[in-house]
This record gives sequence, structure tokens and C-alpha cells, in this order.
Amino acid sequence: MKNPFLKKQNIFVYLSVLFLALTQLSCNNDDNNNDGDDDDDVPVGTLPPVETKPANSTYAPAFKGQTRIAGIKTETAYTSKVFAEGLTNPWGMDNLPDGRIIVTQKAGTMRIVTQSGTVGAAITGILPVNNAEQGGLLDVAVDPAFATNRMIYWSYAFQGSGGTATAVAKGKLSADETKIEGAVTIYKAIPEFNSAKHYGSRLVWDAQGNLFVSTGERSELESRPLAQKLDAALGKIVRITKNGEPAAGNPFIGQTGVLPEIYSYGHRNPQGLAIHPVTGELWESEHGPLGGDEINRVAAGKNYGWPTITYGLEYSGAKIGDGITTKSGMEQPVYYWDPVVSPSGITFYSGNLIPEWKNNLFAAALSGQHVVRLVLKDNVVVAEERLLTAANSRFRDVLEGKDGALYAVTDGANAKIYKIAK
Ligand SMILES: [Ca+2]
Repeated sequence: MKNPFLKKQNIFVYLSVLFLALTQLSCNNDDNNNDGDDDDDVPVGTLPPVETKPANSTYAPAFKGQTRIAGIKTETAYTSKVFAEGLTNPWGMDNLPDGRIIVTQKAGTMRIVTQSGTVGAAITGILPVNNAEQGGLLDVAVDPAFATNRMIYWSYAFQGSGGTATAVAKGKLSADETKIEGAVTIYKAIPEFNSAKHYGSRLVWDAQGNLFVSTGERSELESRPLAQKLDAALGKIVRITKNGEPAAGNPFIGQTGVLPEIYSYGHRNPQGLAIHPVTGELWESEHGPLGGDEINRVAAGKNYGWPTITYGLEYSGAKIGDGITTKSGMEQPVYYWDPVVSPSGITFYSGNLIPEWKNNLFAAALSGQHVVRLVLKDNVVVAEERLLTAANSRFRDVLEGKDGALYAVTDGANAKIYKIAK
């Protein structure tokens, strides 16, 4: 008491401790649950859900927020405009290292779109495709080492003697960019089946340079149960090397009677794949029947339920199977839509142009005629927004460009690429 220096020193110590505690609190606020995700300050939706139409089924979600989450509106001022046009039935897009975009056209060509939106001539040399109904040349994935090897990978509807199959091929883009050289098929999802529907067919690279490939169950009642069979590649996500071999570490390698390419199963028509930029996990979109479109977080070896569990109905309105939505050993979708929006390509936003979109999931919606924005927190959807609704167009794929803008390509003849940027 009689020593003022000691007292001052004590106050200094107290203040230091208080300062450290506050700093600690503020750090924790960025990651309250210490899950490595600094997404604890993401906005939650406060607007009414974007879906206003009645559901087809009377099924209840398995958890709060699994469908019809609250709406949200992007606060950042952004522009959306037609970036490129004159594409014919485009299906997939990917970035070239220089910032141009390569786009597939279902009839069997690719085109390169420059940073200013000029669409190049059709690139030929792609293997024959079955272009009937939902088939054709589908997705495209640029080799992560394209700058040195010029390799391009694509998925397509293969015509075999026993029917069609989702297949993956690769080839080298010629120096003059007019053709693909040395095209070769590296993977076919067996068995071939006589259907022109549900090819799935999205491609995305994993961190090791393997390809995730989604395959559909080919739509028919006869092929549908194959989504649950591990000796068939229909209704699956497979993971293969650049040569089409099963990727090391795949969950079923070494098991008898099981295709070693399989990564996950029980999918219907998965047309969207994307890697979460923070967690590195695989996310997927798939078309349900009448209702029951899904977003899934996909883990190795897991069963995603189709056709045993679903939130959708037959197009007649009848129940599918036992009419159940949950079952032990089968994964729940992170999110579902009823009525459907028909989600095709998906992507996570990791750019800086529109910071509030960081780690949000975007989906091109076909029947919904918009681009879906889902805000995620701890792998749960906390808000939904519909973008590009004024375009009144079916959207087939979305891509984050090298410039941090979001590109969305429409479906059908005379298709356009829209660009959302600051
Ligand atoms: Ca499912």
C-alpha cells in the first residue's frame, strides 16, 4: 500500500491480463467451435423463404433448415450482364489458366470464350457422342497441369452395343486450339443401358489430381435399383486417376464383387460436383424426381439413399418404394427442394470480388430458371437467395472465373453466359 510503484505494477498486470483475455475472446469469435471454419460470423437469412409454391409431398424434413430456409439478399452492389452468346446446348465450363473459359456443346464440340466474351470457333477431335435427349458431350475439366501438358478431360454419353454409358475421355488441345489430339476414353460407367437419360456426368479434381465423376442411374425403373449395387457404376460418384484407374484410397478397393472406382453410392442424377474451398470436402447436387432435389456433402464409402429414401415422389404422385425419407446407414441431404429447381452445375465462391459470398454454394437451376445462392454455416444451410431470375432462363452450369466473377451458362439453343461482378 505504501509502495506506489508496486500498485502501478499490479494495475499494469491486471490490464495486461484483461487485454489478453479480450484478444482471446475476439479471436474465438471468428471460430467459436474451433472447427477450422471462420464462418461463425456469416449472415443468416431473415427474409421469407424464397420458395412460395406448395410442396408435392407431405414429408417432413429430418432437421430444421433442411429445406425452405429463410431468404437473404446480397448487400454488395453488383452488376449482372450477358457476357457471351451464340452457344448451342452448352453443358459444362472450366477455367483455362490464362482466364479464358472452355465450354462444351452437347453435339460434340468445345469452344473457348475470351476474357472479353468473344466465343471462339468449335474445337473438334472429340470422340463420337450420343447426343439424344440428355446425352451428348457433357462436362469438361482442364488438367491442373494444363499450362505444361495442354490436357483436357470431358464426360460424354458413350454409345456401345448394349446401350449408352456415361464415359470420360481425355486429349490434348492442339497448339492452334482448333482441335483435340489423341482423344482416348479412360473410363466407362458400366453396365451400358438403353436409356438417353440420367447420365449425371460432372467432373471435378481432388487435391491429389484424381477426377471425381458423377454418374446417373439412367432413369428407368429397371436400372434405378443399380444405384444401391456396388457391382454397377450407375448412380455413383467414382474417383479415378488421369488414366481411368481406381484412385488410391478409394473406399471399396480390395472388396470382392465391388467396383474399385466407387467413392459413394445411392445417387439419382447427380449433375453438380464441387470441392469446398476451406474443408476440401466434396459436395454434390442431384436431381430428385417430383420433389427431392438434393445438396449432399459426400464422404467416401457413404450411401446417399436413392431409391430407398427420398423426399420426392414418382411423377404420378405415387410414393417411391416404401415412401420413407430416412434410414439407418443412409445419409441425409444437407438441403432439399420440393418443388424441384433442378440443380445442375455447382460451385463454391472463393473470390474477393463479392466478399459476403465467401464459401457460399452456388447452383445452376434448370427448371428453377435462376442461380441458387446457399449460405452455409458449419455445413448447414442458413440462407437461400435466387440470382439472375430476370434472365428467365434455364441455367446449366456455374463457374467462378479467375477474375473472381461468377459466370452462369444457360441451357438450350442460342445459349448465353451471364457474368456477375462488381
Ligand atoms: Ca439422397
